[in-house]
Amino acid sequence: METQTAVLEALSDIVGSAGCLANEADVEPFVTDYRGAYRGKAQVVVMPTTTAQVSQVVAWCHAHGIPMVPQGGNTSLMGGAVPDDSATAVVISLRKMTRVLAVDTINDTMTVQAGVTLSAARTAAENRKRLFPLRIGSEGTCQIGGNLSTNAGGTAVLRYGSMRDLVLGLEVVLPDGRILSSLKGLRKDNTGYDLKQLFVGAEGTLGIITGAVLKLMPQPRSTVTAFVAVPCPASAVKLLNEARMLSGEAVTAFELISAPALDLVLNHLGSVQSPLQGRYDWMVLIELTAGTEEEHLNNSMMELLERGLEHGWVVDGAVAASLADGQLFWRIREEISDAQRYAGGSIKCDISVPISRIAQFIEKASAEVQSLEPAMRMVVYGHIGDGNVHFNPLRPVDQDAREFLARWSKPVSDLVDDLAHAENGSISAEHGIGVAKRDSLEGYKAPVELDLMWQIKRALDPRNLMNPGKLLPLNHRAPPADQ
Ligand code: 2HG
Ligand code: ZN
Repeated sequence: METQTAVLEALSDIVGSAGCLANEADVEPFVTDYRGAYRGKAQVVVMPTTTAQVSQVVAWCHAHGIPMVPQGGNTSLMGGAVPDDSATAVVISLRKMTRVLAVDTINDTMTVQAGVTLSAARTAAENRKRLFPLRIGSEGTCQIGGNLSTNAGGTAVLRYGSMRDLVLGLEVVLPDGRILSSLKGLRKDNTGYDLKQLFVGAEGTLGIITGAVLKLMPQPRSTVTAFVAVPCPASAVKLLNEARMLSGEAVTAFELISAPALDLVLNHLGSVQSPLQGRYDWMVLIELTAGTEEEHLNNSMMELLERGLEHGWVVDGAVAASLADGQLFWRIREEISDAQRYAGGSIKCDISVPISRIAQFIEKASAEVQSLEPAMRMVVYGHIGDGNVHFNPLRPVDQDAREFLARWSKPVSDLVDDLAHAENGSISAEHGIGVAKRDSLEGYKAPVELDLMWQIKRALDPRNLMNPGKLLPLNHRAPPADQ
C-alpha cells in the first residue's frame, strides 16, 4: 500500500496541487455526509477538472489497489457518497467539473459535465427558454452526476419521470480508467444493451459519471398551485385520480403532507404561516402546468376542487393568487427534509407502493409504528403521484435524538420496509441504498437479482475498488479477494 504522501504526490502530478486536499480540516466536509450520520476517512480528496484527469486518477488508483469514492454534491441521505473509516480511500470529487458544454435547442438537449449543480443546469436551460424538469430540494448543491448515479426523483417525476428518463447519453470513467463515451443525444439507438442505464442508479459502484446529455422540455406557459386539506390519504388518492382524469398531463406535482410534517416546518421557519386557516391532519400540494393560457388551467383547478368538495375528498383549500403564494406553498413542502434535520432524531423510510395501495400502507404503518411508541411524531409526506411515501417517524418532543435513533431506527425501518414489501413495494423509492439500506436489501431482492447485481459489479470492477461497501449487500455474495 502506498503512503499518503505518495498518493498525494501522484495525484497532484495529474490534477495539480490545488486539486488535491489531504489535511484533516480540508478533507472533513468530504468524509461526512449531509446529515452528519456517516463519518469516514480518506487519504486524499482529488478534484479533477476534465474527464481525461478523472481517467488518469482512476487508472492510477486502480493500478495501486486504492479504493475510490466518487462524490457529487454530497447530499445523499443514505451515506452513499462518503468513504468508510478505513482511511484507505481516495475521494474523487466532481465539484470542479462545472461546465455546461452545449445547449442544443433544435435537438432539445443539454450536454454537461457531471459537476454542474442541478440549479445551474436548470438555469442554463431557462436561459435558452427550455425546462430541465428534475426538481429536488437540494438543487443548489446536488450535482447532475450524483442525480444520475442515484437516479434522483423529486417532485416532478409524475409528469417528467426520474433521472433515468431524462438522460440520453453518458460519459463514464470505468473502474480501470477506460472512458466509455456516448454523448450523442439520440432518442433512438437500438444497437444492443443500453449500457448507459447500467450506471444510472449504480451509486458510483460501476464507474464515475463525468458527463451527460440531458433531455430538455418546453417551458410551461402557465402554472396553478393549490394547497388543499383532505380528510385522509385515501381521499388524496381519489383526488389525484380525478385530477388526472380532468387535466391529464397537466398534473405536474401531487404532494402529500401530514400535520406533523407541516408543524415541523412552521416551527423551523418561524415567520411562515400555513396557507390554510384551520388545522388539518392531511394536506396536498397540487401543481398543474401547461403550455396553454392561465385561465384554462385555473378553471381546471377550480373544477377539480369543486368536485373534491362534492365528494368529500377536499375539506379546505387555497389556490395561489400570485407567484409569491405558489413559492410559499413550495417552500413549505421543500423545507420538510431540512426541518427534520434540525429537529434531529428522524427515522428515514423512503418507500414506494402501487398508488392503489398507498392509503392502506400509510394506515397500517402508522398504527404499527405508533403502537411501538405512541409519542413518535408521524412525519409522513411524499410524492403520492409516484406511489412514493417518505415515512419518517420523528422522536417524541422530550426524547434525546441519539437515544431515540439507537432504540428505534432498526425496528421501525424493518417494520416499515416489511409492510411496503408486503404491498408489492420497494424499500427505496428514490434515495437509493448507499450504506444505510445495503444490508436490508438482501431481505427484499430475489437471490437471482442479487446474483446478477454482483456479477455485473465483478465484470466491471473485479477488484472491488469503485465505491466499495455501497449498494451491494455484503452477505449475499462477498466480493472475491483482490485479484
Ligand atoms: C423530499 O422529498 C426528499 O423532500 C427528502 O426526497 C426526503 O428527507 C427526506 O426524507
Ligand atoms: Zn422525496
